[in-house]
Amino acid sequence: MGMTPSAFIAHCQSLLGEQYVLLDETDKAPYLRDWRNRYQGKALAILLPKTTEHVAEIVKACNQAKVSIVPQGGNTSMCGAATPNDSGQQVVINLKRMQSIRGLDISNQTVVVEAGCILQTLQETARAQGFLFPLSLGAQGSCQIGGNLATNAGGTNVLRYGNARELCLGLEVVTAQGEIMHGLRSLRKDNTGFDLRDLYIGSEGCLGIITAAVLKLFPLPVAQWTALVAVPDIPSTIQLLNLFQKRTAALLTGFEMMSKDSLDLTAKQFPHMKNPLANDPAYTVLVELSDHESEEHARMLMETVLESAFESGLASDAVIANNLSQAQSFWTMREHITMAQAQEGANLKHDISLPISSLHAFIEETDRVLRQKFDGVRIINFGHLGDGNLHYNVAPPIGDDPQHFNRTHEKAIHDIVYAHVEKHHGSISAEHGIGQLKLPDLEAHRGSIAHQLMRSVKHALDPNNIMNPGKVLS
Ligand code: FAD
Ligand code: 2HG
Ligand code: ZN
Repeated sequence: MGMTPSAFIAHCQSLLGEQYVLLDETDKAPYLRDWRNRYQGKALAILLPKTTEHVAEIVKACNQAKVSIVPQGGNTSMCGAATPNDSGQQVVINLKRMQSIRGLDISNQTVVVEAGCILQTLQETARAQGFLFPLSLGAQGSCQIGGNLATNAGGTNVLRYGNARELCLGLEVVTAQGEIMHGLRSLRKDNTGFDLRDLYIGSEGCLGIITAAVLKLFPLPVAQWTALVAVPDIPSTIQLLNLFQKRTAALLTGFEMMSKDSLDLTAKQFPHMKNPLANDPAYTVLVELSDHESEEHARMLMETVLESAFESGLASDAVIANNLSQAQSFWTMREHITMAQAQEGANLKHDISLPISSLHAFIEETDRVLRQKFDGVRIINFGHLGDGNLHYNVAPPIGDDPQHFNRTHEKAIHDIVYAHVEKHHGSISAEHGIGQLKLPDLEAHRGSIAHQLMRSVKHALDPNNIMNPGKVLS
């Protein structure tokens, strides 16, 4: 049976309480614009459920009223995935009121957490209990666990602990038809048919709404040493990575690469975040070792590996953080590259991954073509080199209007970058997802069979196309 829009709103108000159905344009505004300021949407209402049952009831009502849904977490998407379209006919369901940590199982080393829990809150709760929840990224103060799982977020610890997918054992999901899938199983082995959990992880709100998850915890390391290392070029950076991998194995928990241009930009926008390494190295690598033995053991390892790196000419300088606050300042500098770029003006982002062995050729070839075609173009190159994820961002020449430059050249620049990604067997989206930004590029880069299978899955799980239409699949 159908439901008119006004009956739908009245139903949501009686279910959630009037204050949790936002209708006023000023109240709705923060939920309608994406973090990068690229997309502006409209919405019938913003709905703020408190329980899984609320979410299920709302989704059922949406099916009856033919209102499509944009699930939303912390709204930190880099590709417009959580922004509604401009029809004003969609609802945003933001999970921020569903933030409780339902339980922590010490012997099983797992935690059950609701989707709206802020990532940093979970990290801190785990730490207070002597555990590490290793997912770590620049937006951790505002992104939510549901958003992290829906995007299969990556971040800085992937080389040791994997993406969000690897950290999740079970999910509670409200399906596109409003049923509750009770999948909060905390098992490390579970081969009972198709893995539905893995379908919902990374589905960007297009298949259902994640309401809770069982996540893995790890013992807290007893010591962490962080260093900044000056490296002359990309091949040396990769050899340095391999050296650390060989000598420190699972102790290596961070290996972030930052080009000179990316750190110059950070220092320009945030003058107190200057690279402490002298002589502005071409590349600065942030290395982190986490040890379960002792402070001395980790420090000794860091020093001996760095000495080998100096002897073989892979590195010319390094500074090891002497205390927690210095280590944090290294990470803050790294995490502020994105903010520095945002303050400098709109840029064209390419969140790509490549086999580590192809990184050098990719950068050399793509830089050359872009610089030939777009004189003075700035390439802001940094990323999670330890797992092959490069943030290959392109900004207009100094003095050019970013909006005009991007409007005129965006497609050509994306095409050049993605053609090189394809040539080197990489991925056009390593960790940020597809959203609406990369929708046109997906088919070309996943191949038609894979794309068709994704459409079949979408149709089977969301026959009314109610979940986040216009994202991932057109
Ligand atoms: P949102 O932006 O609100 O939503 C993202 C997608 O998930 C949308 O498609 C939305 O519909 C869907 N969604 C949200 N919640 C749910 C739910 N409960 N159920 C179903 N679908 C849902 N990403 C990385 O991977 N690594 C990084 O290092 C990284 N660094 C970042 C740094 C900054 C400064 C910023 C702004 C972003 C960064 N990101 C990074 C991107 C972003 O933070 C992540 O993608 C994050 O996982 C999104 O979480 P969110 O809660 O903000 O989700
Ligand atoms: C990071 O690694 C984020 O800092 C953002 O993934 C990357 O701004 C970007 O392109
Ligand atoms: Zn990243």
